Amino acid sequence: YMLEAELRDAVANHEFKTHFQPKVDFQTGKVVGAEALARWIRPNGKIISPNTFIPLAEETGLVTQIGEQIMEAACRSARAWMDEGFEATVAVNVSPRQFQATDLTETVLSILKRSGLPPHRLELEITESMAVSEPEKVARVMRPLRSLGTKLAIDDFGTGHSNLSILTQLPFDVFKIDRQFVSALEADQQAPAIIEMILAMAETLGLKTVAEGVETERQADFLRRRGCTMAQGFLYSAGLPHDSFLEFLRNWK
Ligand code: G
Ligand code: G
Ligand code: MN
Ligand code: NA
Repeated sequence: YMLEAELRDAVANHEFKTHFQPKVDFQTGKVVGAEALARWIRPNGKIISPNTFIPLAEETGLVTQIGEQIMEAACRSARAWMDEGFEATVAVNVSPRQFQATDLTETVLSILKRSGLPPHRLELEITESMAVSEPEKVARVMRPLRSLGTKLAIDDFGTGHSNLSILTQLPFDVFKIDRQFVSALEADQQAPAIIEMILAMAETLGLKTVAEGVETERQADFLRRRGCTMAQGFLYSAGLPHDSFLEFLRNWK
């Protein structure tokens, strides 16, 4: 496959860039974190979305190396924000294949050390299906990291086939409410009820919540009134390159 060969070259040539999408605290209005989003910038300048290359990277196993490059860039950036006086955590997406490697814990620890980022400023995002299918693996990888303060978030929450008893036993800190529920808030009769259930469950478990894909003030008001912790979405900003994100932090009210 052409694309697979190109993906291999891209790994060798470090063609991935990391963008950052801010997360805003609903109570304080402050930017309290960002999600790191991978971008593949081809030599011809064309930008390829992770939706296109992450599945191929998963299949070929290249996602392990790509994920390391993204995580290192994300941690270095978060360290730079900290040095500028901003208290923001960085969340990095970790794919199922990365959890298959026996040494993910060691990899994360060495990236934290190299980048100088305090462990409590890092959050890992895993999908709901990963959490439910491999709970022991997730728990084993996270145990040493969590004792240092690194957070674990469950991404796209509400879309998978949740086994609630497994979910409550896993060491999660954050539920990320999938964008589909937020964008359906006004159109779909069920979406408000689903979001309310997720928020109630998070409160019972003592977890924080991030609403994804917040695009309008009406959506933000709904979520804020019902106790959602943080918002992420185009209402605030799309993902930004490191320098632009730093500008965004400086200019944020
Ligand atoms: O920004 P958006 O198009 O950036 O991202 C599309 C999807 O790709 C999202 O579901 C996001 O979770 C995933 N994604 C973005 N960056 C990464 C990454 O570095 N690793 C993995 N595994 N997934 C990512
Ligand atoms: O982790 P993951 O699926 O959820 O990452 C975020 C994805 O959602 C990325 O593709 C990002 O570009 C996209 N995204 C982020 N904010 C918004 C938004 O407000 N609206 C829409 N439609 N997409 C968004
Ligand atoms: Mn994510
Ligand atoms: Na998501």
